[in-house]
Amino acid sequence: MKLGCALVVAVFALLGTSATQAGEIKGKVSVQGLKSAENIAVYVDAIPGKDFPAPTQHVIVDQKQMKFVPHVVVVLKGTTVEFLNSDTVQHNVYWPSISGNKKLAHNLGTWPKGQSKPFQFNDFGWAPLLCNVHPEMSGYVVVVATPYFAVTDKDGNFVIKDTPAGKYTLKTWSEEGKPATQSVELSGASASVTLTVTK
Ligand SMILES: [Cu+2]
Repeated sequence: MKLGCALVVAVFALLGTSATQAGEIKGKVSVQGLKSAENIAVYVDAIPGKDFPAPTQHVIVDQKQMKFVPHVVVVLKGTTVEFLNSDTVQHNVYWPSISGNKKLAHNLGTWPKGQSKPFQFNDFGWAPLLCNVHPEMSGYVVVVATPYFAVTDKDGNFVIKDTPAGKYTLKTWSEEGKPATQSVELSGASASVTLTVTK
């Protein structure tokens, strides 16, 4: 009798894992009129009826060798980004707007090597990161509604990992191009998508 119960529990445990097994959405972004297919954010747009809690894990954006690293970072709304300075010179971090809304401008100040400052992004959109000490520096934080996102590599390839099965709308954000939209259905381990971003 005890063995029978254990078996039933084991079978349910197995079914449970297979039902919630996550897959990946992968693909390639091609560009028309853009310099490069690199650093394009690809993300699953808001899922109706689904809210994701703010992640406890912070994301680091470094200022290293006079650059924001990574150049483009995607975060779920509510994520705290730690802005780190790894250079020997002082850097500043500010953004003049979020998605063009100047009311959401913010200046975090200026700080030396080894220090970081946190900021929790609670507004959707893209924040253009700038440093008022070095006008040539630029980066972007893209704030989205789901934890399912990726950034393209040099060739425009991307992989969105740990995504549950479902029908989704994929969207892109890029520095130079218009947003692109593509529907995708993930039913097995993997779904492949191609997207085109135009200027
Ligand atoms: Cu700087």
